[in-house]
Amino acid sequence: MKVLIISTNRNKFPAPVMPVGACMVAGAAAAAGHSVSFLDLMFEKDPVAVIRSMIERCRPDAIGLSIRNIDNNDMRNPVFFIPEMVPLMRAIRSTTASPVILGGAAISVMPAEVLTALAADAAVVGDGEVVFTKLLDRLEQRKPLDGLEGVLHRDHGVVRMNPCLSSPETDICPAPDYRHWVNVPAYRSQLSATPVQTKQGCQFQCVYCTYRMIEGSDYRLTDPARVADVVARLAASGHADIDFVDSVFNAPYDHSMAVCESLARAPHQARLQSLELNPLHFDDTLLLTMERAGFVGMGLTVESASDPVLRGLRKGFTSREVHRAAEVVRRHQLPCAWMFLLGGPGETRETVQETIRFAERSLRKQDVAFFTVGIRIYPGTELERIARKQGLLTRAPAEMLDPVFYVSPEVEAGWMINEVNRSMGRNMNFINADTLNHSLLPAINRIGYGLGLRPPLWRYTRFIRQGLRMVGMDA
Ligand code: B12
Repeated sequence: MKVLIISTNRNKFPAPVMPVGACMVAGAAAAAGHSVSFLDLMFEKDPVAVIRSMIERCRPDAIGLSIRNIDNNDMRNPVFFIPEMVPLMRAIRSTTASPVILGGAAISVMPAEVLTALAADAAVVGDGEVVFTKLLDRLEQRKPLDGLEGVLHRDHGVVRMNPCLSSPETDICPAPDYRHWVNVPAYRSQLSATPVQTKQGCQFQCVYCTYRMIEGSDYRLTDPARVADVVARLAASGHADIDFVDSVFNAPYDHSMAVCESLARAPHQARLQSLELNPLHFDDTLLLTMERAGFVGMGLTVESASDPVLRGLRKGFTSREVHRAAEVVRRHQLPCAWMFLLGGPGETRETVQETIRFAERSLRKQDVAFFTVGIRIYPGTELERIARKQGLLTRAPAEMLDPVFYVSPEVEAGWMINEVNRSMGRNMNFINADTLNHSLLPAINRIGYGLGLRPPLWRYTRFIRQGLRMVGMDA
């Protein structure tokens, strides 16, 4: 079949991200013998026009539409991306009668809602590289999609979901052939690092999280030696910056250690990073091995330094692990970005102050604290149940595509935002969601790259904020 994959993500905040999943799906379809064309809308000026001309040129028998983000998870300045898909769908429908199949993280999080909003023909939940080719086979043989695991389809106007793959027969390919599908230099010039997965799945139970909906809760681990080979191959072909995009990089601990050891032995020249570390499986041995492996930055998702909140969020660790993680970080050189999420179940003014006090006292000045206030509620999460029980959420799941946020009834959002802003005034290494959505960020990425900076940009936060303030800008 002639297949066109369209990656629809155009979001450049905090940096453009390479469409790893869409490229994997395209690679799998090509390997299965289909003739695959790829359209990446990230840097396109007129997406509607380019979609029309691409369809006219390659006359696809099926179109795969990859949708990454539903929204930006920002309560203060929410950006809702699904409405941007409507004109794209209209352009497709007015140019071809071929079926449109949706896929991507946004679909795994709210499949029926997005399928309905865009009136697509079918959607794939979870591992697209396995399911999409099976779906293409069915389309080619003009067979119905009934019973095809992980597929949502319309049956006489009714959306039907076939249960997801229970044990996907995936041989995880941690990195597709990016250069074949996307404009890699354009991404690099905006400080984008190349995504690589060392595993799929997440066993944590955080109340707000969607990761288990996307990747499942069973780990599927890639052979550490294979990860190192892939990194070495990517680095040799110009991908100098690699970002490990696992749900949690350092869990299971033994696997992440083995990955780091393989990387330390491998003759690669890549600069490595991952923003997805957990304080539970975090010690000096891991950090030493990460440094030897070539890491230049890491992120610790602690969310809070206060026990009632960590319990309310079901993080699976306590403030003891958070404080211990800070001690470990201080004994090493590796730059660290700390992620905090304020306003979850159990949050009060005291717990907010405890967390901010921790950040002010325990973080090194060269590290970064990123504060988000308010938590996006997704249907099917424990947070949805808590919000309904507390009477904070009345919208039906079908109406939750439009962003809806949780804020603990024991503390006001405005007060938390002010507290964070005050702390940011005292600490140039602290940032909030406004910083990540700063209108100058794409330009800063480009200029930074031109000046020789390399990802992750957050390592330069203090200097960028100070520079912007010196020229009278709000930062
Ligand atoms: C790592 C990560 C980041 C990193 C990305 C680094 C990088 N270099 O890529 C950073 C920290 C920068 C980031 C930023 C953001 N992220 Co993020 N991120 C992730 C994370 C943990 C992994 C993403 C990933 O690469 N997965 C691996 C690849 C292989 O999976 P995939 O792309 O989803 O593809 C698979 C399927 O989706 C499917 N598929 C994909 N395309 C297609 C197409 C077709 C046709 C088919 C059939 C199937 C299919 O098959 C693929 C292979 O199995 C996910 C959560 C998760 N566990 O998925 C959140 C996630 C994707 N992020 C999310 C969001 C919201 C964001 C941000 C908007 C802000 C924020 N607060 O995090 C920004 C947006 C950035 C941008 N410019 O678009 C959401 C998106 C959905 C939503 N809720 O709106 C997720 C799901 C987390 C969440 N909160 O729910 N993110």
